[in-house]
Formats: sequence, C-alpha cells, structure tokens
Amino acid sequence: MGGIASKLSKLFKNCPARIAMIGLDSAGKTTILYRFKLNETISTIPTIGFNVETLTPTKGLTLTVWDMGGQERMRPLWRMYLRGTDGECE
Ligand SMILES: Nc1nc2c(ncn2[C@@H]2O[C@H](COP(=O)(O)OP(=O)(O)OP(=O)(O)O)[C@@H](O)[C@H]2O)c(=O)[nH]1
Ligand SMILES: [Mg+2]
Repeated sequence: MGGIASKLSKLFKNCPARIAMIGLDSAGKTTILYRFKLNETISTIPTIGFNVETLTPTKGLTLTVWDMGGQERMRPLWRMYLRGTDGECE
C-alpha cells in the first residue's frame, strides 16, 4: 500500500490527479479504494455504476479515484470515464 502511494506521489506531486480504476468484477477495486480512504478493510458489495472518492494518501498527493463496477454489463461504460483521466490503474 505504501509502495503504491509512493509511486503515485512521484507521478502526481502537487498536482491533483483523476484516476479511473477498472478491472474484472471481484478483483478488489472497491476494497482498495476504501482501504486508502478509511485506512480499514470494509465489507463490499458488487459496485453498480461507480464509486468516486477524493484521497490524500500522502502529503502533497490528491487523487480523485473513480472505482468502476467490473461486471460484464458495466464494462461498456468504462470508456466513457477514461476521457480526461490522468491515470488508469488496472
Ligand atoms: N483474499 C482477498 N480477498 C480480497 C482482496 N481484496 C478484495 N477481496 C475480496 O474480494 C471480494 C470483492 O472485492 P471488491 O473490492 O468488492 O471487488 P471489486 O473489484 O470492487 O468488484 P466489482 O465492484 O464487482 O467490480 C470481497 O469479498 C473482498 O473482501 C484481497 O486482497 N485478498
Ligand atoms: Mg466494486
């Protein structure tokens, strides 16, 4: 977890970044998002649509993370959210 934050810090130092997180259903995207946000592992349900949260995992790093639902019927929506992003984490 610290390793990811450190790498992102170097990429987006002092520059708010918009991140789209996409991947197969049950890959653990929502778990990661709320682990960063709340610093705890929460119980999740499959994401319908998306979750969006602004995170500041370390000083000087602000990320707006879009956590997309990964079920097959939601995958066509992914590309609509990728425009304007600064990074994709798959
Ligand atoms: N063993 C293990 N289970 C995990 C891990 N990360 C998440 N899970 C479990 O995997 C299940 C799915 O996790 P989610 O975070 O909801 O997965 P998701 O990628 O958001 O799924 P969708 O919203 O359907 O796209 C949950 O029961 C989690 O508790 C992990 O690192 N290890
Ligand atoms: Mg999810």
